[in-house]
Amino acid sequence: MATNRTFTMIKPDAVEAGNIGGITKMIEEAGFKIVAMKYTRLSPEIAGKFYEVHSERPFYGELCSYMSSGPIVAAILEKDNAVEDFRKLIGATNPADAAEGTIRKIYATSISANAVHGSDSDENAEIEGNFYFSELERH
Ligand code: IDP
Ligand code: MG
Repeated sequence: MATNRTFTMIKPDAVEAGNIGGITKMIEEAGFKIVAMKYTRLSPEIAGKFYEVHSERPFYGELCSYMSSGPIVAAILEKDNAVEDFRKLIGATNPADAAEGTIRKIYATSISANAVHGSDSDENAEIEGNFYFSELERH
C-alpha cells in the first residue's frame, strides 16, 4: 500500500555533533509529523542487514562500520508526499552537491557522514520502518 510515511535516521556524525535537536526542528518545521522515534545504536551486523541492498557497492564496508560507530536516532515521519518531500528536504547524498537550505548542506560533513538517511520509495519506507519499529511503536 502506498503510504504518506517515510523513514529517517539521524546518523552517528550528526548525533555526535549535537544536531539531533536542529535536525528534528527542521523536519517538524517542514511539516512532517513524527509518528515513531528511537535513540539506539546499530551493531555492524544490523547495519549490514539494513544496508544489504548496497552490499555490492565499494563503500559497503565503510558504510556499515560508520553507521555502527555511534548512536543514531531512527524515526517514522508522516506528511503528504512524504518520501519525495523528505528527499528534497535532506538534499543530495554528497553534501558538496546538496542544495542550499537542505539538512545535508547544513549538517553533513562528507558523502559518508551525511547526517541523515531518507527512504527512496514508499515500499522501502515501509520495509525500513518495520525494521526498527513494531506495530505497537507506530502511532
Ligand atoms: P542516499 O542516502 O542519498 O539515498 P545511497 O546511494 O542510498 O544515498 O547511499 C547510502 C549511504 O551510503 C549514503 O547516505 C552515504 O552515507 C553512503 N555512501 C553513498 N555513496 C558513498 C560513497 O561514494 N562513499 C562513501 N559512502 C557513501
Ligand atoms: Mg538510499
